[in-house]
Amino acid sequence: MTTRRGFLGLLAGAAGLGTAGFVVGGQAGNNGLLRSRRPLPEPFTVPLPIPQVKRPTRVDGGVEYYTVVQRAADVEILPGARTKIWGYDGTFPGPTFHLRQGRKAVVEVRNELDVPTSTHLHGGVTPPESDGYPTDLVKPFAAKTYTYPVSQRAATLWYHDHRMDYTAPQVWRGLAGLCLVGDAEEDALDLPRDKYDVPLLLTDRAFDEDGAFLYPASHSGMGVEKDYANGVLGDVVLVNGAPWPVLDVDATRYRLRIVNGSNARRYELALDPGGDLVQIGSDAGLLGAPQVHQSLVVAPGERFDVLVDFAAYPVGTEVAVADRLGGQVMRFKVARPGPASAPVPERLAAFDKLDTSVVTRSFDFRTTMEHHGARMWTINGQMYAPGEIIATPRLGTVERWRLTSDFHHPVHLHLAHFQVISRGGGGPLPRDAGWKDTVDIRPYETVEVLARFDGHRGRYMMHCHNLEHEDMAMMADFFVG
Ligand SMILES: [Cu+2]
Repeated sequence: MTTRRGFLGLLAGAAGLGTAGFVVGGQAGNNGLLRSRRPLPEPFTVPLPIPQVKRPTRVDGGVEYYTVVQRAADVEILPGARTKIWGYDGTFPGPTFHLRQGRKAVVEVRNELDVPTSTHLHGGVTPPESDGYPTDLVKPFAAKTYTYPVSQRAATLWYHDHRMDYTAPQVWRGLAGLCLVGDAEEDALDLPRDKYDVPLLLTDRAFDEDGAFLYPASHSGMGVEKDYANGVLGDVVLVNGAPWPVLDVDATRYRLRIVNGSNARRYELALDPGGDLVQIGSDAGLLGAPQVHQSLVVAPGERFDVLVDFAAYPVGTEVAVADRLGGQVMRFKVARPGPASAPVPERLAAFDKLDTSVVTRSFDFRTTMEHHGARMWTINGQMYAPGEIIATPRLGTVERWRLTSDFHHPVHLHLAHFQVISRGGGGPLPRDAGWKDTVDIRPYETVEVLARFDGHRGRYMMHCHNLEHEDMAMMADFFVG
């Protein structure tokens, strides 16, 4: 069974947004790179913003109640220009939630946009009715209450729009934010806190002459332009919504929570003039022990929690975060002396290594031939059909999922966290360590994971986290029974 929903959605979604500031974009042969039509700022001149922390409206019986409003706003992203965004509380990124293991959070999302939305807490172990299923829509000027039990471990999560067929253009417009879960195990560690604990939400965008976001949709009825079927790349990297920003830091150890919220861009992050990225956490929480990297490939949807010791550089040093796959990301300026860096803990969190599974299932992520003039993306040869169940894991069991691909596909599972056990027939890469919810599958590669289906019964999904692929039908439902 096939559906044209993905294709039609990307077309209709982006065309609909045209009236709100999107225009037709794209040139042939650009490999998915969308170029801005206005001068871009000098890199490392705009200060890194830190998103507002979201406060509960009330706390009652140990339950935190929040209200967040999705609305349009005009903000300054490029100096001297105004950009219309769609944001949670009218900001991009949205406010950062600080949730606590064992403390339930009830979040009312009010939609004041003129399009439907669905909010997914990425990495959340969430009941199905609050998971942000793509057709579980909040209509314009309606609201939905999402309930998060927060039984999971400390982790860097993020939330973003997940509307069927429209996720890519709606996230591009700004519907994404961070959610940090804390727990006692993390508190017991001497990790950098407060101003030394810095979230970095990476996105890439492109801008029109007047400062509006560009997105390469066609008004002609041909969907996303073919050059962008692999995904849309912008020519400006925004960190926490600011172009190639700079942060003045003290000469001490920082915790950097790196989140790749880009639609399709992968990064290979490295410090210039060199330095260690000491990884302490992955998508779904702290590692058992720290791991040192000289560079880190970060695919869309993935998170890396790293320590960087700026005391290793003389005061005055400018430390760039470079993207070895092609560009710059941001810069730190070691501005002043700081408190002595605490040693990196040798042990971080209890880590339960999985080694057995009850069943093996295979999922192939692949493009399909042209479908009504557009290229689509499939899982096991099928374009997404909501409600069609591709797997039925039992609650509390571990399954071996074998993922194959024809391209770069960051594969994300809702609900279930997993461990990577093999890649390309060999062992996992250092960057595959820990509990994950998103794994970077490279072209013609096989990756095996052990996934634990825990927490809730019901319908969930997996999908490619390249958001254009997701909107072009690379999703599938599974049912935890
Ligand atoms: Cu993909």
